[in-house]
Amino acid sequence: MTRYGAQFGPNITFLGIPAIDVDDAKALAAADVVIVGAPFDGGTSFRAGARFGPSAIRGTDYLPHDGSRPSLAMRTDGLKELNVVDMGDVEMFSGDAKTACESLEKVIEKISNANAIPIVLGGDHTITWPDVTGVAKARGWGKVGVIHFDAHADTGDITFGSLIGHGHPMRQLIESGACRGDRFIQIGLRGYWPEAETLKWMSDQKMRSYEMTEITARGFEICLDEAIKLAMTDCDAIFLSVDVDVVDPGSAPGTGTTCATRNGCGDWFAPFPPC
Ligand SMILES: [Mn+2]
Repeated sequence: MTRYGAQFGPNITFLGIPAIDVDDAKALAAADVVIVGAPFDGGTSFRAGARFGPSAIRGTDYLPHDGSRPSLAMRTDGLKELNVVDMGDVEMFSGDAKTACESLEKVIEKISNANAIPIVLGGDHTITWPDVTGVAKARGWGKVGVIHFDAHADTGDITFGSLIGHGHPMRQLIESGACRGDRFIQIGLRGYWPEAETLKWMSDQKMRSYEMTEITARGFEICLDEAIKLAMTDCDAIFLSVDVDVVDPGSAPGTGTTCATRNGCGDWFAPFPPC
């Protein structure tokens, strides 16, 4: 597997955990969790730059990169108690979405087949299509529940004449059968999209979307408990997908397509937020 190495900054691992070559079957078999960089932003419809995400996430912590992060609340150190390793970045040229997604899917399938958990650092949300497809190929087609945190549904059909893009992955996964629509749970949708036609498609798939208006009215913990229970019913695996734009734009103003509302009540689009 080709690594970008220092293409997007220093060639470091996540918090100093050990590096792994995913083509090393013995090392992969010993892994519990594999960090995967997916430096792809060819699917963005507005501002690009998410290709720098994996390197930024790996390098942002100011504490020593010693492969250890104890939790006071949990009295555990996940990086020590599990064998967590970093394979570096998958080669994903943002000008060739099809090849890039195929490369990522193969890596995720390989890691899943080794019974390790892939944690993928994006990259724009296009990557959820190859990510979940790879897991479903390994763990069971149609047997993967998805919990998707996002301001947006990402169930669009075509953008700029392309079926591949950051607004489409959830539709692609349901249409292919990799996931069941009725086990596809969305949390945090707000703002101005999607339009009625796409909302009808989502309803036809029996998707369950907890919009911010519902979360505000009923409480987050109640909604989250329901979501986890539903996503796990009749499924053999769970895939968690988090788009950073699900948080208040004040906490992530540099994301590519924000959706600035307070609890889903207002609605304004910020084309040039400060970053
Ligand atoms: Mn989003």
